[in-house]
Amino acid sequence: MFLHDQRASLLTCAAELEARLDYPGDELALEDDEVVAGRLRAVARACDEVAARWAPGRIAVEGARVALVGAVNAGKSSLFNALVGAPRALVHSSPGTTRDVVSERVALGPFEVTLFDTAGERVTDDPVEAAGQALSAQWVARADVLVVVLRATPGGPSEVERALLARTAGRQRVVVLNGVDAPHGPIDGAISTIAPDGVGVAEVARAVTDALVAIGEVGDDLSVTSGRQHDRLCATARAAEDAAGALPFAGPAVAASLVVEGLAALDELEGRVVREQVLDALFARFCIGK
Ligand SMILES: Nc1nc2c(ncn2[C@@H]2O[C@H](COP(=O)(O)OP(=O)(O)O)[C@@H](O)[C@H]2O)c(=O)[nH]1
Ligand SMILES: [Mg+2]
Repeated sequence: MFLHDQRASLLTCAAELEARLDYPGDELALEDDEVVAGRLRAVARACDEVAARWAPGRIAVEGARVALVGAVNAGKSSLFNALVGAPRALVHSSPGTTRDVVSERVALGPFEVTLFDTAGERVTDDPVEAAGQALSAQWVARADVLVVVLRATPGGPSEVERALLARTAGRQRVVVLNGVDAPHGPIDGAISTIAPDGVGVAEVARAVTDALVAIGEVGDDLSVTSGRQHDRLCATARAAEDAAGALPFAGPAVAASLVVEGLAALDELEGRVVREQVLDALFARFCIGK
């Protein structure tokens, strides 16, 4: 529906502008310029918004971002190293070892992934650790998929871990219960791992891959899958914005040509012919003979 709705809006605007140009003397029930400009700006906003959360295309072009999150000592760095296949991040039994964000490129299934190891979650007085946590939060916010690492204990998830699970519930995530060599209770839907021994690591990699595939399948008409499509969406937004800006100053002719540009960009996503649609919309909207 998204592309259809934006196209319908742009076509309405195009018809309005064409009518001003083609039938200046006629007493047509034209909308105010501000209404047309408002509609154009709404299209620009909508396209920008979709472009901004256009993960599949960006993933295809730049690779995906996957962040490991969890409490201190959950085993994030151990799992990071296991996924990378090398002892890249420092692993230590003293909590708060990981402060800086450590990243590494890995291939997971068909995806190029940048994996981020982050500072663990806990309340800390240490300003350096707190700065590390703030930095981690930025990368976590930008991640396509989170790997939430819980530490297996008999008592189940800690308060920090429960808060983390609640906070990340709306994200694409993979929940891991690490350290299942120790006594522990079950956690629904979690993948059991013993990160230092590589146990369950392939399953985690597979689940991350599945989550990335799922991102690509979100919404039928939002499955923008290439950099070119993303580019066309941005071009539509710019053209609509420029048309809205041009209308009061440069007039309907300039605005109309920009709207047609926007439609062309939008329709390149689907391979339609624009000019015919504008004329159809014009004749449908106003009672004028062909
Ligand atoms: N027994 C056991 N120890 C683990 C496991 N995963 C990590 N550890 C140990 O737990 C400590 C913290 O691990 P680390 O990966 O640094 O945790 P992080 O703070 O979440 O990055 C280290 O001493 C690890 O060797 C596991 O699956 N089983
Ligand atoms: Mg660590």
